[in-house]
Amino acid sequence: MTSKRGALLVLEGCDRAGKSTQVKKLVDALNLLGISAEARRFPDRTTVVGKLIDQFLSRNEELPFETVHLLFSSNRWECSTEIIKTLNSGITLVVDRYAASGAAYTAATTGRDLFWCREPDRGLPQPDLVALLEVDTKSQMLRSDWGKERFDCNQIQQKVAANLRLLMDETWVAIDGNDDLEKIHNNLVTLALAAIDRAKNQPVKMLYSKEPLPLY
Ligand code: FDM
Ligand code: MG
Repeated sequence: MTSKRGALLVLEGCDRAGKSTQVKKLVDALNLLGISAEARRFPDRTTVVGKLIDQFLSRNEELPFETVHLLFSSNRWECSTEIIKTLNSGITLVVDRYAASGAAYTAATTGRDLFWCREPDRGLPQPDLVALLEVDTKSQMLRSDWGKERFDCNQIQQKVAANLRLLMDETWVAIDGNDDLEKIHNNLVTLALAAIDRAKNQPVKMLYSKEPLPLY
């Protein structure tokens, strides 16, 4: 790695926690500050595996949830080389959902434990920061405007929220998603800048492992 690398910044949270809005605002703000940043999202429905995931989510395909779990992880793996290349070229990535969504949703829908659920993602590029957007469970309970995709329902979302909390480690920060949009945004910019600064001279690490990634 000759130049300073970009950071892998992930926004996690339940559906409609405000992730997509904040990802876009954060990328725009970083670019305005002269920091090269791009947005990504998982599932990436444009890939071969992503198309199958999309069929499952839109209820056009029935598959066991454990099978879909491996597809979601596979979807991250098929993008991982490109992610590492992008980071090593100095571009910061702001990602809407990543491995934690994988573990939290499958644990909620299958009852499999979080260790089992995390395992397929071991060795993926590790996020330098995971910002968990938490929205008030009471106001979520009152919502009746859930979408038609699979997992768009109250009971699953409650379990997902609890699982995401359990997955937190030292790379995570919890953010009150009920706060004002601009306040959340400003908070995210501050956290992102600090993470970018911390990451710039370190190799990309491997998820759920202490070993650094070999250089390509
Ligand atoms: N989801 C997302 C999973 O179940 N596992 C995963 O690994 C990922 C990345 O897919 F219900 C779920 C979360 C959500 C659905 O995600 C589609 P978006 O963010 O709503 O497109
Ligand atoms: Mg959704």
